[in-house]
Amino acid sequence: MIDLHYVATANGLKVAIALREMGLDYRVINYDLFAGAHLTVAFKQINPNSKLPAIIDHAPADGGAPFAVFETGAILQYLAEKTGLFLPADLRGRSLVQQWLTWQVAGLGPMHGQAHHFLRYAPERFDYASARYANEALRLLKVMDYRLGQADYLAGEYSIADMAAFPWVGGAALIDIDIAELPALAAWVERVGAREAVQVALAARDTAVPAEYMQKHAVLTPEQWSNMFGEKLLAASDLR
Ligand SMILES: N[C@@H](CCC(=O)N[C@@H](CS)C(=O)NCC(=O)O)C(=O)O
Repeated sequence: MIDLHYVATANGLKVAIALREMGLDYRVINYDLFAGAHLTVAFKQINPNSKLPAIIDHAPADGGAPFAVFETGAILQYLAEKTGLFLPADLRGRSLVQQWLTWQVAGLGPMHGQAHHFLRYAPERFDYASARYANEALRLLKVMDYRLGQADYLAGEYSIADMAAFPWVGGAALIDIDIAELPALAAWVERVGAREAVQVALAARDTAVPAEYMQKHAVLTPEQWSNMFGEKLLAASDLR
């Protein structure tokens, strides 16, 4: 049994998809980020970075005590190694998955995250930052479109790299990017989106996600702002 400490955002969805794809038994512990539910000493024991998602594996492969894993790239690799699925054993296949997974967690996710921040959450308009991150968000999707013109999936075969990238691509419309203009990427979205595990994870997200997360332009209360981006989030780094 695995505990999934979860919020139904792009990062959360990556792991929900992987757990379903791998047929693992898991239980979801939902957090309301806007209410600051993740900013506790208890959650910091699971993820010292106070971010979601994180998992606790109650039956790790070494037979030892329950094991917590944070950072989606590390979680996806941990689950793939646990099950022997979606991460090939051969040198080249494995490296390709790791390259695209690293590209997602170090590039696509953070850049799209900043684009969402400045275009959707910033209380005032910052033209330079908005343009910088919107341009980078689009450029990275063009990188995917180029790659997916060569192969059906990022690493050749469907893998944890596709699971990592899919939820972020799904949010592109919210930052005014039309995927239809990138045909190989659009075909990949159809292919990945048709998978049963992905559909089940998306359906669960659509019924669980608070409406605030899906607003194009979020209007947060001062309390929500503090929990997400302000003093309460900063104060969490001093929690002991
Ligand atoms: N690099 C982290 C990013 C995790 C992350 O930023 N999670 C967001 C939700 S998508 C979060 O917890 N935000 C809450 C906050 O910043 O207070 C990962 O890949 O796991």
